[in-house]
Amino acid sequence: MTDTGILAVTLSTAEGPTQAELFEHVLNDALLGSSIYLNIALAGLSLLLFAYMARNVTDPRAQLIVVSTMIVSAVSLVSYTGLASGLTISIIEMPDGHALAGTSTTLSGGGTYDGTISLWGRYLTWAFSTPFILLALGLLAGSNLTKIVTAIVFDIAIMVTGLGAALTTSSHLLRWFWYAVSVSFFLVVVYILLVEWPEDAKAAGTAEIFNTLKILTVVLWFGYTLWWAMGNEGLALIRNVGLTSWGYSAFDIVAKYGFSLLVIRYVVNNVRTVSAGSEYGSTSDVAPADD
Ligand code: RET
Repeated sequence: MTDTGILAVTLSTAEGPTQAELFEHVLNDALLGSSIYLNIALAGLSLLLFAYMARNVTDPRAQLIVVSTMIVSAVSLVSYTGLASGLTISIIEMPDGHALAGTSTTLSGGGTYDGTISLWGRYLTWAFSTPFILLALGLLAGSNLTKIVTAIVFDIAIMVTGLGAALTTSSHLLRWFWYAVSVSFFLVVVYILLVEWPEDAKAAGTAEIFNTLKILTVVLWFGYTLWWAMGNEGLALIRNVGLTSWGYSAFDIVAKYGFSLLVIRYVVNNVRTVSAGSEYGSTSDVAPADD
């Protein structure tokens, strides 16, 4: 019995911080806290603004594009709330070979723990938000369902393997292997964005707006990819967790709310263009029998 008692004590002291400690740490760290709380506010405000802007859109296809962009903000609200509450944050111990192997983190409450802070909830929730960025882009470009599904499936795979890269603690090499897999999936999405959809957009008459959004998306998405490599979870060229987090938050502000604003403004003024295509999702020009 005594042996088990000692074991239990040893295990409990080896455990990480409580959710409450992480919540307070985020709240008390000005840089980290502002990178999270500001985005909760922006996500909420953008939802109200977008609903107002699109209040007169009645065409279902135009509405689908608007709703897709609004889902991005809604997921963002959830994502940042998860981070703010400490629910989707952990302190993880980096494997040998990683620049932060062997470091410890002191939280604002005074507790010191082995490891570095990972805001892994970001990668998880990107798997739910970014597909809707691609859905909006694919619909705007007048793409067929095959390309939309391909882009979305590979996009979800980017984020899930990115989560694998962030949370792997067994081997430094494996962290970067996950990263390489994630980047290769990313290249599939980039191919669709840069090669397939611009052609479709030309045919649909949306080339101008699509090209603006395409450049914005590709540049920013490469930004996330490089930021991971430079931040505390990658090469740790940027060791500060708050600064690493602010990078993603700044990208998010443009890639989500800025992007959505451009999309909705265009859709509201060009409902006919985004809803007039005859081939959307169709692979046959034969009219269905009306029996
Ligand atoms: C990770 C790390 C692994 C390699 C790659 C990544 C790419 C992430 C991207 C994120 C985009 C997020 C957006 C969020 C807005 O809601 C996961 C950082 C390739 C492209 C647009």
